[in-house]
Amino acid sequence: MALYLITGIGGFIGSSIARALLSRGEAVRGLDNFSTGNKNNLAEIAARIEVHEADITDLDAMHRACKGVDFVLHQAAIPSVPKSVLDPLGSNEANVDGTVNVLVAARDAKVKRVVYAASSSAYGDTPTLPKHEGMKPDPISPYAVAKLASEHYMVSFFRCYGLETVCLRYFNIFGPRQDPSSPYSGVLAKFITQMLKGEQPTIFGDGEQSRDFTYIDNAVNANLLACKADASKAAGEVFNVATGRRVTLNETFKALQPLTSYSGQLKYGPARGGDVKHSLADVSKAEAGLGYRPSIDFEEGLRRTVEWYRKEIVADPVLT
Ligand code: UD2
Repeated sequence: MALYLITGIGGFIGSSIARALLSRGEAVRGLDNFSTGNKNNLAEIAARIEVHEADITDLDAMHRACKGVDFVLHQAAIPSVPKSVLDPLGSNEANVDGTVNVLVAARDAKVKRVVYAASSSAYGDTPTLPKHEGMKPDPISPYAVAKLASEHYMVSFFRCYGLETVCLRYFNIFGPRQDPSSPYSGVLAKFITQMLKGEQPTIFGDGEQSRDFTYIDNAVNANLLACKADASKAAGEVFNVATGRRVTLNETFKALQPLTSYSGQLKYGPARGGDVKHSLADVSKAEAGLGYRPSIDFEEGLRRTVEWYRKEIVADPVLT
């Protein structure tokens, strides 16, 4: 049994990784300041995990959290393009300073490996599709810059201190427990809950922007693989985590109509600053280096996610 520290354990990705690790008999410690994470996401596993309520920018707290840890899965972040456009300092503090603290504490505690939740936003609007890891990054938003800076810190800690790091560039992860309630929430969490409640969703722009929407189980699996992958293939490396297929927002809305029984229309609003137009991944490097293969496709992921939110809304109609 190994001890895993998950930063951002209260988030939908962090809590999903925690459940997967527990089901494999591993020990889990989590750290979260619960600013965007939610204790409800941990309700059914609370008795089986140790949670440190602290901020990743608190180095002493990070040192305490890393004590005796084998693997760190660094998921904590302020994960929003528009929020970073409004507050670049806040984004930088959480998404860059926080990461450096995690790395320093992991290095000092002689952690075996740190796996990092990087972002597809690093690629920016470069016209070549699909995006592969050999391409020169071209981040647009402060969020994308911060996530890319943290990737560089990960690689630097491998090169300078020999701390094994693996960066997973997540492509628009979605699934159960993703918070739909903030204006900065991921588009699928918002659209699904809005449409289930008969509310009109808004597309920012013409809806022809596309994303490689990736179901949560694929991201969880990538994290588990990244911990165990051969260091010669994975340490100090960056990998796309996606499905290798893109859908537009207009197509996504159409796919959600029958699943949510929504018969209304959608609205179009102004395009969002800092937005990328098209995003699609080449996942061959993750396949070769980690043994990663997306197991749940977009349609199946949508079905599972809609069913989860449907039950939540029945149980708690004020969920927004
Ligand atoms: C970026 C990253 C993603 C992850 C995420 C964290 C890209 C391509 N992806 O996601 O990997 O790091 O940041 O937050 O950079 N939209 C609407 N209506 C809404 C909400 C959103 O039309 O009510 C649009 C939005 O303008 C964008 C698309 O939906 O074109 C996806 O937005 P998002 O916030 O779900 O994710 P995105 O692509 O910024």
